[in-house]
Amino acid sequence: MKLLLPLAATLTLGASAQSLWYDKPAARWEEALPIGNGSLGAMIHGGIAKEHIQFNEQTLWTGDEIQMGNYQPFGDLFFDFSETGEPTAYRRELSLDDAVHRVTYTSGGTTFTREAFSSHPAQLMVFRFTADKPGALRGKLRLTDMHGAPIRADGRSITATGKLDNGLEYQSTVLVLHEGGSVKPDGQALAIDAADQLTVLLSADTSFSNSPARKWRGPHPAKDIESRLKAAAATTYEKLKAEHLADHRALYHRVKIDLGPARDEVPTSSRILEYRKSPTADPGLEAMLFQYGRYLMIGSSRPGGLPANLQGIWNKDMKPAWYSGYTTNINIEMNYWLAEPTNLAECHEPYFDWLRNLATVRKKNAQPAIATDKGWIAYSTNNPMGGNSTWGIHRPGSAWMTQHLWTRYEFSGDKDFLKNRAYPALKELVEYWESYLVEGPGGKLITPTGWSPEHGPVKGKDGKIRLVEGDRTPQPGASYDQQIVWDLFTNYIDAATELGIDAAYRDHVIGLRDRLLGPQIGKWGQIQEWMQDVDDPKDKHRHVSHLFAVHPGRQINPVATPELAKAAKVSLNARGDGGTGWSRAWKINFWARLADGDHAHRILHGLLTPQSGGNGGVYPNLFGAHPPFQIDGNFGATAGITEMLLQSHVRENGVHLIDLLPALPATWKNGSVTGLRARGGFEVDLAWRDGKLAKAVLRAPQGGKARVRANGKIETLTLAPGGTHTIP
Ligand code: FUC
Repeated sequence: MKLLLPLAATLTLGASAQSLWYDKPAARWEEALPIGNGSLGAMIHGGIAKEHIQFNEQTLWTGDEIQMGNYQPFGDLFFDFSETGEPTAYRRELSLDDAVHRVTYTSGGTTFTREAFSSHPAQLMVFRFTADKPGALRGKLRLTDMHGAPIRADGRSITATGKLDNGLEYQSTVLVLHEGGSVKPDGQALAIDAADQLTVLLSADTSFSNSPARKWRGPHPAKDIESRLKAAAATTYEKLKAEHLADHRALYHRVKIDLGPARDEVPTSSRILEYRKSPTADPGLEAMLFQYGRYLMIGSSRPGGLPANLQGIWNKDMKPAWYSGYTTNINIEMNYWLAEPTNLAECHEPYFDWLRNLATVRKKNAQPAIATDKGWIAYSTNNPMGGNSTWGIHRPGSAWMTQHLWTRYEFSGDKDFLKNRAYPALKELVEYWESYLVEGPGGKLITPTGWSPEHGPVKGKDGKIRLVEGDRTPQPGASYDQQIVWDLFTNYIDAATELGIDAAYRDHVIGLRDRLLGPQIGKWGQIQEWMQDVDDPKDKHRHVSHLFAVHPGRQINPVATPELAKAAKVSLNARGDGGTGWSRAWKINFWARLADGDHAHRILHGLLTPQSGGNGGVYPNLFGAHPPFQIDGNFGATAGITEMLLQSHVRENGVHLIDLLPALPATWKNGSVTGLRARGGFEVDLAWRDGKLAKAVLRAPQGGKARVRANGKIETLTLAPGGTHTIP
């Protein structure tokens, strides 16, 4: 018999340091590398004579409770260096393990090093410039402001202070600490001469307050900025960095992953091109994409802040695509699929707060088109203040988004959260849908005005039905609405059962759920997207709204509903493996839920490959391409890889089925992952050999019960608080 390595040894063997690296500066924004502390972020270009740092702060929004507005870029920092000589040995890299960006190169016999990070504990960005010869740093430091605010250099700092049309006040201040040489104002810039080392601190903030009760406004940020800079200037670079590393690692290092050999020696821009040709040669790149999603989540979504928008927090455009907002018919939900299972529950919180604020504003500013007596409904595209684009009422959006509150409970077992946050949110929407549904054919309950984002069947003059992009003609009984309502009812029923309350209403909702028009199988064996069987097998639309029941819903799965699961595969095969970044990411999740790891991997390969013509894929900095950059492709890919390794959505009589390696592709022969979370309050480590589970460790900090499927066998597990179970 072959001896198996202990899990810890298995892990350290293949897990490589996760870094994106390049041998040239970024020539465009999609080659620059992101840092972020949840709210304050930058894209670093790594230029030699000119370093360009484009920065953002997540609350810099135009718009208000009514107007959509746009997420705004803040400004830039430019360093113009006056060095001579052709640089050699250039390398820039982003370490995901450390959340530190580094540039090194040699020029004129001097080796220069730059480090940068965005510190959550210190609430500012830190840029460190060093050289291996004294007095080698000279040049100019400039700050820009995207809204034309006055810029003032004073002593060792530069400040820009301005106000947007919606009254939002903002400020950015950069402060230079130098060892050796001099720093002096030079017009609006700072002139640096013969410095040995520089630490540059950048703080940027606004008067935004994340509260409708406070009308979204708090004090001018000047005071906070001053005290952050003062505190950071009073400490050392080493200390700032140590605090940053501890903070980042406490989240990031909860999960480690090894999917096989990693071509870390190849620059990332070439690595993705080689991977395109050889999909099995570099599973390490897939592991890096997985961790990149977690890195970007830590960098763009921290408690107390706003949720990650369509671009996380990283945006250079005054009018970004779709306002860089919160789109509710896939995008914002997809952003958060990874949060619970990849052990970043804290990062989920901004989304819950935003959802609560959106509901508050929707109820208060009931626009006639979406006024409701009970609950609330959303538009497709929203800003942080409950304002929206008027395109597209998205009736089931509130229910879909509220699924996340139930999911949080499933993972955490937090009864207070269930009782005080999830349950009331679910119940008011159940009541809304109870009043909104009507009787359709055969006495089934249907939505009278469904929509399958984002297209619909339209009858032409020739009498033929065609599927038209963006069509919003009401479609009674559309599968998307039906499936989301089923999910809402089911989550509500389970929540009431868990809390042991409202038994009579719960039983009534069970009755309603039984009467819902369910998924139907159409004439070519597909899941029908609409109540009428009008699906076109050639329809390649990017949305796959009618498979919500497969993922992120739980109405269809291969074991409980094999016929429907088969029909879902027919639909998916017809839709194809292409699409925008998020569309491909969703398809990874679908195929994982349908237990086809090889198909999921095929789609992952397409997603992680630069696509000519720009449909989906990634940019050189591994940002997901819609195009343009949309972060859902990154977050959704991480969620999809997780679903390939571990699933726990199936729930019977209050007990979750934890499925270990449900969709492992043949190409991930040997590997391991530690620290994933499963519903029911479990933490899971897995190691596999030759495509088979070799070892699993399940921990239940709070105790818990589950059924566990490993290598085809199911066992029931009950753990006391702090208990651990090992397989085999
Ligand atoms: C939805 C999608 C688009 C895009 C936008 C932000 O409307 O249909 O593809 O992702 O959101």
